[in-house]
Amino acid sequence: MNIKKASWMIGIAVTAVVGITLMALTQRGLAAPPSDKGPGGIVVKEVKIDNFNFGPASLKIVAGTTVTWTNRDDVPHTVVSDDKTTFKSKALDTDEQFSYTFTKPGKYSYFCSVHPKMTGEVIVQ
Ligand SMILES: [Cu+2]
Repeated sequence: MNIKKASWMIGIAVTAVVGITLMALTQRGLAAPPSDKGPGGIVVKEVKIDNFNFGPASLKIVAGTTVTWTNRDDVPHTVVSDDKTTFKSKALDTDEQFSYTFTKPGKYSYFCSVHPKMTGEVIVQ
């Protein structure tokens, strides 16, 4: 075998190894999609408070899901259920979070007590 042929074969081999590695990495990525499970396998859904809005304003979850609100604004907001008792956060500063685990099915409307026009809902199935 001459040197030219050998280097050509090495090139093919390297290409194959790189290709197989990429495929394996890709498949691993597909097999494990971005999970919304938090520590302990608890399902966590995020609501972002941004520009005086809850996003998503309407969130559908299954019972047992923990919802975490994160304040992305530079003004304080709160997360308060309409009945003011089911859940009620303190004033959240920038990047502060509030979490609540919804255990019973139903529709939970909430608002920001600082800016009552800010409203959202969580629908628990
Ligand atoms: Cu607010």
